[in-house]
Amino acid sequence: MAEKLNILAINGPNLNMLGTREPDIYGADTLADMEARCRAICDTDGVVLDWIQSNGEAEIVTAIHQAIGNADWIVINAAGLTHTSVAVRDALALFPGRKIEVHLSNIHKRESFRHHSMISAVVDGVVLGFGAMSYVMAIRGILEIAKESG
Ligand code: CA2
Repeated sequence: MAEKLNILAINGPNLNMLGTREPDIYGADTLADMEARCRAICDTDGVVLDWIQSNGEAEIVTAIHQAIGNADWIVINAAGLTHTSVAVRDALALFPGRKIEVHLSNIHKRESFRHHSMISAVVDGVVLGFGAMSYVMAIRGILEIAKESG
């Protein structure tokens, strides 16, 4: 593993459209805004942040496979795949590092089909309902843990 802490942030289907519709649910920030906020925090702490977005399940599964041995942590907003994808869940279970599930909205306050996450049972932590701040909280939490463990 590289000497610097390495975080892979994975963003699932339709998150590339953030900031264009439904600001009442997801806020006005674009995904690029969220990346910039997280990158600023990581840069200050000398942490490597890889940030990807894909609308394809297979691409996300492959990104998780490629993170094995290359990333210390995965932060994932699997978007709609959260509720449906056994493949993303299985890939996350294969990743030996730590994983945090992130959602902009509080999925438990929304339609019942969003209440169940396929991936919550294979991640170490979940941050949801804080809008763009969910990502920031996940990243800050990881950095705090990394500082504590030296
Ligand atoms: O709250 C979240 O972060 C979600 O993961 C977002 C997903 C949704 O399917 C999950 O249930 C919760 C949806 C992402 C779609 O993003 C949009 C972007 C622009 C306009 C509308 C939706």
